[in-house]
Amino acid sequence: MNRIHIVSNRLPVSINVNDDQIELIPSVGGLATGMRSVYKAYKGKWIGWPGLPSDDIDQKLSGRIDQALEKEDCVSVHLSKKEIDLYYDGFSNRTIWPLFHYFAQYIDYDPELWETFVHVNQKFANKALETLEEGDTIWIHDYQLLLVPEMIKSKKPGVTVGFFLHIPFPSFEVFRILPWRKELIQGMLGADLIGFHTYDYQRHFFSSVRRLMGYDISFNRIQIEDRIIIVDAFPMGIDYDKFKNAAIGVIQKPLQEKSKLHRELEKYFLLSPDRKLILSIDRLDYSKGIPNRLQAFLKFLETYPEFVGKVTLIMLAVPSRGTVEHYINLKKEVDELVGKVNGQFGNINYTPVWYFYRSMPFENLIELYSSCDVCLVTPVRDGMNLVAKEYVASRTNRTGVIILSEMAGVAKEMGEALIINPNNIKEIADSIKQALTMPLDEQRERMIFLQDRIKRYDVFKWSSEFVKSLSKVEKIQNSMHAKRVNSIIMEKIRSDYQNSKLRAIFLDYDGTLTGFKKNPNDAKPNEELHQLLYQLEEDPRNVITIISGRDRASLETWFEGHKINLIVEHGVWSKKVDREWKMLSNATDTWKSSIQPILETFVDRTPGTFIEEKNYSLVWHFRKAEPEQADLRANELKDELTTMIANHNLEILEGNKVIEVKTGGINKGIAALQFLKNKDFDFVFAVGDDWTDEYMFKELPESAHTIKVGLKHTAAKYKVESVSAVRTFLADLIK
Ligand code: GDG
Repeated sequence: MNRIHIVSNRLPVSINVNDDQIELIPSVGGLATGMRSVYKAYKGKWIGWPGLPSDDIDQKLSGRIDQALEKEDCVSVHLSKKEIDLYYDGFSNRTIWPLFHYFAQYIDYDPELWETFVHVNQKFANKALETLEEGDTIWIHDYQLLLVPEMIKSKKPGVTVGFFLHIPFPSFEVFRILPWRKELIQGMLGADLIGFHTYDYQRHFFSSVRRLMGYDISFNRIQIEDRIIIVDAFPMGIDYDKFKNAAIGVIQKPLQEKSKLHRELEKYFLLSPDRKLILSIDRLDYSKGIPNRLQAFLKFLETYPEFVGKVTLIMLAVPSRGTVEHYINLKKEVDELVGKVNGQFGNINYTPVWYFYRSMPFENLIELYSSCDVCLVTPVRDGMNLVAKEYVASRTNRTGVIILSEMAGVAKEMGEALIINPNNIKEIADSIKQALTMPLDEQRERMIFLQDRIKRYDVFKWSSEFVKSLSKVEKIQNSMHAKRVNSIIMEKIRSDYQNSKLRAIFLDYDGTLTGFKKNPNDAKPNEELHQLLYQLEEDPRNVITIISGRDRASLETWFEGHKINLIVEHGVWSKKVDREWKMLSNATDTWKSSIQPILETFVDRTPGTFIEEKNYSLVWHFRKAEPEQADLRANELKDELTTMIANHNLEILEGNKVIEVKTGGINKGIAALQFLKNKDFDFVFAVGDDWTDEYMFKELPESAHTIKVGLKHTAAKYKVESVSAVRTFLADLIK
């Protein structure tokens, strides 16, 4: 793999300018740690904003700051105060953040914010494009840069682009609220790999892609023309050993070296051995459920008065986005609630809530993690929540209980925590009681599982898994392009064609010779296609066969007057030029009366779908239905048919927006082989677009030239991208 670069809103360093002296302070956050290991190992650059508005930097210093950053392999994106205000505080934090955290009532829909967001994303993309070379890989982070993947891909398609979203991706019903929803999705789809913390966010994203863009999704892949985009869940981890070792260090420190906070914590326990501490740590953000937490603690003290005087909640709220109105209101609400609890239950010797509205040094954080009996994590929405993982890593004696909101991504990985609904105040209050009285053995049993899991999937594993997937998707994209018919492949096929004496040419119809129509009866050949086929037929060495899943009637009418054989219903019937229809196998259709009623119930339940009846098959068409519902129903139908298939010797074929139930033992591959029998063909050619054509590609002799229409995975030797490319190919072949 070539170089890997990182792009994020903030560079992993802060700048301190003191008397003309420039100091770079490396960030110690989890993301910086994980990503540093990646871009250093792959000799890339980190592109981002250095944290100082460009209007605050003396022009004379600006060049020197950039040079200092370059030494750290950092490339700075210069942003003015106004840009930060409208792009970062604005569209990122006042529009996307509330939208993605389901706070629709807080969303700011100001078009000026959107315009600056586009403009600043372009600035990031331009900086990245200056750095990138074709063949490089770039990993873009988070909601501030949702448009950057597409901005890079459209300019440098040979770059492999990864994108990771650190916050939730909301359900379609919420996402659709935004006027610029399509633009955001399009921006993200510039990436080759898109990562989320959980499968739920992935599923929501798929739903928006399907509904807004109509692209095909199968398993975790989105197919857009000649590109595959892989979407997957990568639950972010922490630097486990750093927390564990720091916790060991804190415990082993001699008394005189202990911090003031640590000594106070120890003093608290000395007053009475059955005293307990509950910890809560977050940025002061409305998504973190801080008021709920305080209400639940109040409820707990009211419901279980025996704990009054014995339990203290330590609440660290780190100031965040303090200029935004909703954050100012939240701060007021939290201040008042803390006052309420302390006013109601406090006394000279007892303060129920110790409230710190500031950030603390890392060492203090560890002291809190290792001293508190319970960690209370109650966000109403949270992409992951690393605090819960850090608490687990810091519990060196393997005790401690986590109370965890089911709305945090981390809840998916922490089944051993006490899982709560953050809006259920009584449930949280009861869980606090349960946590405080949980026997040590049970605490250890739960903690051992948690620690094993969090240790295994740490931040380094997380980033290396993402990088591994990036290299996998790079290989897939390359292989997709490798099979495409180019001038060299064309020359080879044409030369084989010209040097042959008898040629078998198998042509699928819908999706190959002509495009799909909503109504299958509208797909009759146009004049251009007729002319092309007439030219092909002129050469007596060409034996042309249209091989289709359609029934006999339409193809027979449409190709009257042509010197073309027909194979229809996937091989049940065949008709040679100027001969009668012949059945290729002893097919029966007695099964239809059992299957028809099942299909009918699916038509009734799925508006826009219909049944087509052929001689030896029944087809359920769902092209006109609402895509997501139809996909769901299609899976249900397959499920329901499974038991019937064996009983009646049937087969299910999944075509393009159709499910076809047909008599078993017949397919296009077997039918094509029968046609080749007893004749000395020295040139065999087949072209088709869907799953049913794969039988042909597999069954035909190794020397056959087989072509898939579309760029999906195939057994065919080559690919072309569209119906018009098939027509151009055939025209070139006979030139
Ligand atoms: C976003 C998503 C997702 C907190 N106070 C202090 C301090 N911290 C550190 C913690 C932890 C980090 O800040 C907070 O991380 P979270 O994950 O809990 O939350 P967000 O900041 O909202 O992060 C979130 C995350 O991105 C990663 O993808 O999990 O869902 O919202 O590491 O330790 N650190 C220090 N002093 C403090 O006072 N030193």
